[in-house]
Amino acid sequence: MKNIDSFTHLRGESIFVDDIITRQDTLFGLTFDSPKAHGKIISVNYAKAEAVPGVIKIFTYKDILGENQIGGIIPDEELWAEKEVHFIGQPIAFIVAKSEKIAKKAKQLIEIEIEELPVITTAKEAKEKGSFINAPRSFNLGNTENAFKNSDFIFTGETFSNGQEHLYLETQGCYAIPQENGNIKLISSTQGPTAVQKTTAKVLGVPMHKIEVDVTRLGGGFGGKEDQATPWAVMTAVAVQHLKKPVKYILNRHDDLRMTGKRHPYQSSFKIGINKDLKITAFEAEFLQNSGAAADLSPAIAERTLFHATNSYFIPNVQTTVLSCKTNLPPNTAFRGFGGPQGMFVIESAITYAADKLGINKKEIQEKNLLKEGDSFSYGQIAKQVEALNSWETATTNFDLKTLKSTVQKFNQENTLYKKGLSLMPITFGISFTNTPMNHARALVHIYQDGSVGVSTGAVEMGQGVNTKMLQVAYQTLGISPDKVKLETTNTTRVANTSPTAASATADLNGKAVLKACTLLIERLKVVAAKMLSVATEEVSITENVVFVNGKNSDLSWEKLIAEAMLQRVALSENAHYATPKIHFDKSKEKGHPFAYHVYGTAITQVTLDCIRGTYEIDFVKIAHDFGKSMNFGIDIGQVEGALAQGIGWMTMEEIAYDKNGRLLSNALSTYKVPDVFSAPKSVEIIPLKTKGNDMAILKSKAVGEPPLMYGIGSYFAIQDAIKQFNPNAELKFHSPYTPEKVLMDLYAEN
Ligand code: MTE
Ligand code: LUZ
Ligand code: MOS
Repeated sequence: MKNIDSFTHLRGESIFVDDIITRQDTLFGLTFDSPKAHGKIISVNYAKAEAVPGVIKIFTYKDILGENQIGGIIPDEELWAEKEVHFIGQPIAFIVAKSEKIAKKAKQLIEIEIEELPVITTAKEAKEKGSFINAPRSFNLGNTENAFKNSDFIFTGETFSNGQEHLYLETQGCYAIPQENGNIKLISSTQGPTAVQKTTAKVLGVPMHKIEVDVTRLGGGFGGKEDQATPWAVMTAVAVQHLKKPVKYILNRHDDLRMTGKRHPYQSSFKIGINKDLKITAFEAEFLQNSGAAADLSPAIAERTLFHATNSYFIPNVQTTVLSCKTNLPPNTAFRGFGGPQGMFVIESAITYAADKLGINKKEIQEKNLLKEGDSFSYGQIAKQVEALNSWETATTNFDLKTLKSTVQKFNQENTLYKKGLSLMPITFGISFTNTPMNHARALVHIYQDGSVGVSTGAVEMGQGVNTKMLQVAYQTLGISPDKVKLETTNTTRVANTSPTAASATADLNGKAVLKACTLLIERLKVVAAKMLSVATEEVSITENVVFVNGKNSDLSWEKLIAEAMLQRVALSENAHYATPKIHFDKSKEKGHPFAYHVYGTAITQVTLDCIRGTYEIDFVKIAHDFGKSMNFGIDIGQVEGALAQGIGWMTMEEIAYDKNGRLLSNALSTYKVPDVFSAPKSVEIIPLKTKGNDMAILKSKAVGEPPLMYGIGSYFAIQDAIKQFNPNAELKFHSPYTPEKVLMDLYAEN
């Protein structure tokens, strides 16, 4: 089934926040943000700005009737700064004017005096100065100290992976509309409608039922709108509360780049023990997460780094620690993979480094240590239905790694200025919010009296195709044709208390709720049909809008059945709740069974390196991926390709740069490059693994949103492999992104 959005997307008819037709009396908002990364606010003079004709009001913390607090996990973030500022781009005030142009003019006239304080921009500095968000977390398995004593080889090293800009096509924004009796409707570009509702209610000092959040779809989120869509929505809501007029605020790209957080940069160190038989005996790592100036989702992201620190490998002795380091950057936030990619980069670096020092092929170490059925992860979950080896063997056999290798070898013998490199990248990613209480969802299904159906869930469509999947679950379960089903907007008055659309688990959680609601409806309707046809309920089934008896079609249509059910006063609406069974986690022991299941896969990446220029092309990426039993292969392939490109971008060319004063240098698309059609792999081949599928996944179709991003890590190591072919003595460096500048330095580095 095609993505149900493809038709309107292609014609430019899909609706995003900025496409909504505004009320005539709509006002426009703009943030006045901190020009300094750290300091005390001595004074702010709004007089000149307020005097601009068309400026209605400039809001500050003084106008907040509830709490000036938007922190989710830790209450450490003000909506508008009161006494101090902690990063460039931190909101201080909100100008509301008759037009965006007027607001912009007024912004330039605000005068601020800040007494500057020392600025920290790196995690390392933060650690040295003891600047942390919260207490460190550690996962332990076995005993690394003893294991290292008995290891044949021990290697230590350091790695750095940089941040990443989400660059959703639709920037952050919200349109807030006053309703009667002080109620407010927010049309927000958010992955977390309930988060927006809850925080707005808190800041405004009103009950949650006064705030309705509605989301049609997002022009991309990628994690950047899990938490960070909230402040802009709250600001417009505060303005509506005071002015009783609609207020719209869409961030321009520059403001969005400057004021919002990104993927967390990580500075990490590792220690790996290996025996002569190439078994990894022990692994220790310390992850310094550059969290930015407030917690945001950093503690949860740090946690997922620990969950994925050993990637697809079984290591019997593990000791990993993560420190969320507080710096003067915008609070960093969720980004596809959620700390997992940062963890996996370190273990892959450690294995690469060890192989290099031992003078062997890294593949041998990877292969020897792949997870097997019944192995324990460091957090105590026992690996079940493991596809690590299956994906590895499928990739290496089906794509004929032997031939690929000999072709590369031949090329490298014949060429001196161009070198090819290869890498293998296995992935294992846990599905479920690591915070167990977040793993539940609801669905509301209405069958209208003409037989058409409306489905509401807590899922937010952001390009990943979740609405199409929900529609598939509904029509298949009801036994009707897809055109009879409509996916409604995501709205907090129809489906309440939702978890954000995140963790790749949206289709699983919401889909299981849709399945449950539709199953309840169909059971009820079968009773009606059986009566109408004078047969037993068990004999009845519904397929393609027709009632069947013992597998033979009757002349009772879906429409007639619904009309009769209506006459008989049978309830045609159902609301269902699904909570992932079996999962649990005990934070006091750092052990449990946090994931419903894992997603596996292996990617083979080949690059060609220009050894004079340091530039490279990705020849191909060949992937064996664990889809379970994909319910929509078109959408799922799109997710793998998109995530791969995003992962490659993070590892190779997307370079976030802040100066030492905390100013974003990569603040435009001229200085921040994302992969385009020329830097994407020349070919991407994806084969689905043959597996039994997993019952915890919706219709056995496994979550696919985030895991494939980590295939992109393979591009870093393929480039590094090519560098080694040119300069065998090069000391390996693990400092992503591998921009051509860094590649060139490493090509000619002397040991
Ligand atoms: N795909 C598109 N096109 N746009 C997005 O914003 N976000 C990704 C992924 N795929 C995203 C996307 C992220 S970060 C997540 S967590 C999942 O989609 C969320 O959706 P799911 O739970 O339905 O997979
Ligand atoms: N968000 C979250 C996530 O709150 N918890 C998670 O475990 C998670 N994982 C991936 C992406 N977003
Ligand atoms: Mo995705 S990082 O869970 O929004």
